[in-house]
Amino acid sequence: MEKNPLNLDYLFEVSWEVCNLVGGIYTVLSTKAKTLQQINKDRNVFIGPDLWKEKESPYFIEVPSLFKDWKKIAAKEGLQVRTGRWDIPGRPIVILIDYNNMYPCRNELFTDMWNWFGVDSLPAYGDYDESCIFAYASALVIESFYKYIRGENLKVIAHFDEWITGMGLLYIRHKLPAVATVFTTHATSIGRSIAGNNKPLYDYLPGYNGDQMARELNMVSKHSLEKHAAHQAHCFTTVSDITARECAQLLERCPDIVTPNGFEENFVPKGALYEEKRNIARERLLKLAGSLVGYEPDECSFLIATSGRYEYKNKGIDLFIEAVRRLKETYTGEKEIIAFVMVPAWSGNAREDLALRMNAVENFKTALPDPFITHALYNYNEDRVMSQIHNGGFSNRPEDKVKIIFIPSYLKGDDGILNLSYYDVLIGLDATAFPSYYEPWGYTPLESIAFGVPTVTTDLSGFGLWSCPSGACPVNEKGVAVLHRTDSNYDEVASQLVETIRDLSGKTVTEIENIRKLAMKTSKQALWKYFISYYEQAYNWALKSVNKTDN
Ligand code: 1S3
Repeated sequence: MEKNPLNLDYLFEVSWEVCNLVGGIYTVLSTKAKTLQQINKDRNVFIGPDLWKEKESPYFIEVPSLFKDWKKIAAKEGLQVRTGRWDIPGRPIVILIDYNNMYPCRNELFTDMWNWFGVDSLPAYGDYDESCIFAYASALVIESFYKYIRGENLKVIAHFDEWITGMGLLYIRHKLPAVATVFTTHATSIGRSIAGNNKPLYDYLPGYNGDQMARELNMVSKHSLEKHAAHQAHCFTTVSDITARECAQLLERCPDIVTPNGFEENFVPKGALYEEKRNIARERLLKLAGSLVGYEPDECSFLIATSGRYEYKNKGIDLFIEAVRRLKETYTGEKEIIAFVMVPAWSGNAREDLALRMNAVENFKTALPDPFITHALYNYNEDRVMSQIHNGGFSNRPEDKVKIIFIPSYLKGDDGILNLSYYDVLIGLDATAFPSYYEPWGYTPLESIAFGVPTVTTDLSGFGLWSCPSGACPVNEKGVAVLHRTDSNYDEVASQLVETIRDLSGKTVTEIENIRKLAMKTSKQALWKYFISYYEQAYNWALKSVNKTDN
């Protein structure tokens, strides 16, 4: 059979986020797929969880005839799989696994992992069991498929993302020594936890011991699994230099290759479609502000947002709201500024009063009772974003030049208020800000500039450092402003963010156009067609290393 440029028989990539939009890893895989398909054709197989019993995945197209003969064997082995294609550019092959029948194997699996590698699953809790069962089922699928294709000198790579899939890698390492394994971590679980628990991650990094911190922060099992997967992988990678330093210290293995995250141009509409989508997004966002506040916003209002997973301090959500608060106190500019916090929270339905207004033709002259939020929150009184908005003295009156709005729902096109996907909202913004404290890469700023929306981030994010290796950088150089952030300069960064927003909102149309072009240009340097070379290096490294150690 004719082989592909990487000369691989099969490349399996296992992740919880295959066909499952949860966070940044979904973006890595779904944007990388097209370029991988070009290189390996249908030798790439993504493996993910089949979580789609109630409702079909919007991302998965089932192809029952795919791998039909193997599936008969797999079924006899107790593997419940569906095969198909991921509905994204490149349309890669996907195997989804229903792993629920594997739970009875859990104790035996954890015992084996302890005996084979010393993984300590005893103090585990939360999502550990489900993650490991999924990872184990994925490894069984690879093992079954590998035995089915048989053959001399097969070149097969099994690539696992994040601690969640770590047991899959360890199982393959133990059972199939000729399969080359790659482990990519998109953060260290213990580093994230140190940062999220308000301990200074960076000043004391050389002094931290990962195992000891894991005990202190009650993270022993995840950390143990992640560390063993990192040590056992033929090739260990992470997404940025800053996280590579963290891995070296906290996992005690330096990544072999840094594999930065790229983007795929196909996600960004072009020409007239771009303009059309931008107009729709702006119209919806302005309609939202008008409906909540009871006024008619100027269509030239400056629309800025932050977004991402709800990691309040690590993602810099606190800093964003603080900067908007300070701006509100001091802003004297003409243009109105509307700031959006687009962070999925523990939310329920869209507000009925707001949804009614969003669907009505007329404008409204009275504010809704709570003019800050779009959806019901189950924990409204404890929610940190809402508390910060209330404590910050925001009022969202029509005459306020700076307003803030919290959209706590996933933006998948069916939120009941905007009814647009995240990218279809992003395209309408004038700027974004992601002043992260802990951010191994940070797709949100890269996505933003890919859509021509200037962004602000920090040099504690992998992307920030990639776009501006020297640290701080103003927005008019590359369309990305990078603020210097440390363990202890929150106040200074908030002030700089205020100045950057003030500066951007005061630019002329021509100046803004130039910055938008610069932003797009910068994003083009981060396309997968360039960054895939790091993965190629990783795959080659793994193949060489498997030959050295096992064959
Ligand atoms: C991680 O997702 P997160 O938001 O938990 O992986 C992303 C993809 O590599 C990365 O961009 C992000 O910084 C990490 O934090």
